[in-house]
Order: sequence, then structure tokens, then C-alpha cells
Amino acid sequence: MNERFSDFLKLSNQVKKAIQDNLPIVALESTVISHGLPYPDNLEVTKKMMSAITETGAVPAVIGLMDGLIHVGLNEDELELFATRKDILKISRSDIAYCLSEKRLGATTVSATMLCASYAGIRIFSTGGLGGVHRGAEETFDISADLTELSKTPVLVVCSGAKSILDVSKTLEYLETQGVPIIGYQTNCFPLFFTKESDYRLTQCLRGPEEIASVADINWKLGLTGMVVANPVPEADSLDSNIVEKWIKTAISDGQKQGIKGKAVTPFVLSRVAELSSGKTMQANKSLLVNNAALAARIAVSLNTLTGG
Ligand code: PSU
Ligand code: MN
Repeated sequence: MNERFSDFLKLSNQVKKAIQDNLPIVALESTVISHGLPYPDNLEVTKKMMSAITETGAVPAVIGLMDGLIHVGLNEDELELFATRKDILKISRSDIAYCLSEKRLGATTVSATMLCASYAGIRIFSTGGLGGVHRGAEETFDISADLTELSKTPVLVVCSGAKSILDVSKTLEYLETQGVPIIGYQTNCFPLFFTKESDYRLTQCLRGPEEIASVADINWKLGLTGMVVANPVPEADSLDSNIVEKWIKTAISDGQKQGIKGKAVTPFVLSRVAELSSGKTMQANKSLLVNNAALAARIAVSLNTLTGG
């Protein structure tokens, strides 16, 4: 197979320079901007994530598809476009070639962002929450491509666990089957996005970015693939799990009544939960995104020191 992914890669000048200078880079996804959060919160929080990464000594690279190219490092005007346009496709691994060929705007999910980051040689990626096995998957077969991507692509994803809009127990079982390590950052339980704590125990727990970088380094030297670092939402913004559960149940049942299926399920439930909570979830969401970006940057810096760039 003659792979020529570099034909389709468009690195920003900043990212190009970072690669030349061996600086640590942190990838960011565009689905959270285009389909995960409303305007202008999406743009505001993206800028905060980018600043958090820069302040920690790494270089941010938002990834998105545009004009038939995989853009690694969107500039301000491009970010504005991804934050406002209504005709943006939601891209997972299976949609990349179509989106490039049709020259559509494509916002990359966790799965597509991991893949595109790895094409550019970027190993650290920060986001909010992972996709997973949806509730009722035994009927719908709705399992996010994020989970299989983690088993194929050597990128470390910093996130705040998965939303309990998913079947978290099945999601964790699936990741284990796929051989994906999950490291709790200063926690021994898998966080539930808006909620810091849960009853799902993790067996791998580390205290610092240096230790995480060391595990990642060994993981990849062994030829292993994706990893999850679960970073709980900051205490001050963590919401009560019982209240969140009520909003989620209502949102899922509203979605079913309206016949929402497939790709549309996650964005629908996310925006319905934001409505039902009268915006309470928004603060938690923004807070964890910036917190994850800062941790990802610290891991990227540590890994860079460990491996000499
Ligand atoms: N979970 C969130 N916010 C998000 C997503 C997930 O809390 O924005 C996005 C991510 O881009 C993730 C995608 O990769 O949704 C998963 O979608 P699906 O369930 O259709 O695979
Ligand atoms: Mn799905």
C-alpha cells in the first residue's frame, strides 16, 4: 500500500516551526468547537485552552479538515469559521477521505483527531470527554469509533473520562478488551466528565506528568498504541452525579422520542443537557477543558525532556 498522507497535511507555520525546533506539541479536536459547545463559548474556551498550553511551554495545534487538506494548527480566522458555520461535517476515521475529496469543512472527533495528529507526528492530545459505548448499545450497536482508534493509533488522550450519557461500564470493558491503558491522574476512579468521582475503579493511578510520560514512552517503545489519561473536573466545578443523571435520562428519552440516531446522538444529548441544566453544565465543561489542556501540555513537556524531543 502506497501511503502518502503528507500530500494531504497542511501544517500551520507555528506547528512547522515547533516540529523543526523539537518543541512539545498538544493536539486539540475541532468537534468540540463545532458540535460540542455553542458559540461564542466554543471559541472563548478554545482560546483559553491554547493559552494554557502555551503558558506551560508547549505549542497548541487545533486539527480540522478544510479545502481538501488536514489542517494541523488552525489560525484565528479558521477557528472562527469552525465555531460559527452550520454546515460542518462531524468526522471520524470513516469520513476523512470523503470530506477531503468533497472539500467540505470537517470537524474532527477524538478518533479522527488522533489519526490526523499521528500523521503529523504529534503524540499528545487533549479533549473533554471520550466517546464510548452508548446506553442501549445491545440494540443499536452504537459504539464510538474513538474506542477502536485508541487500539490502533499511538496517541495519548487527556480527557475527563466519559459522560454518563454513555454506558460507562461497557465503555471501560470495551477499552480493556481493546488493550487501551487508562491512567487516572491523581485519582483511582474513572471520572464522569461533569462529576469528579464515580464507582468505576481504575487500577493505574499516577501523581505527576513525569510518571505519565514515562509510561507513555515505554508503551510506544513496546509498539503499543493509544492511551487514556483521565483527569477529573476541578473540585470547584464538579456537579452532583444524581442531578446530572436526571438531566441525562431526560435528554436521552427526548432524543429517542425525536428519532435522533447515529452521529447526531452525542451532540443532541450534550445540548439538551446544557438546556436542562440552564447552563450549569457549561461552567464544568469549560473548566475541565482548560484543565485538561494544561495537564496535556505538562505531559508533552515531560515526554519531550525524556526522549530529547
Ligand atoms: N463527549 C463530550 N463532548 C464532545 C464529544 C464527546 O463530552 O464534544 C465529541 C468528541 O469529538 C467525540 C465524539 O469524539 O463526540 C463522539 O461522538 P460519537 O459518540 O458519535 O462517536
Ligand atoms: Mn455513534
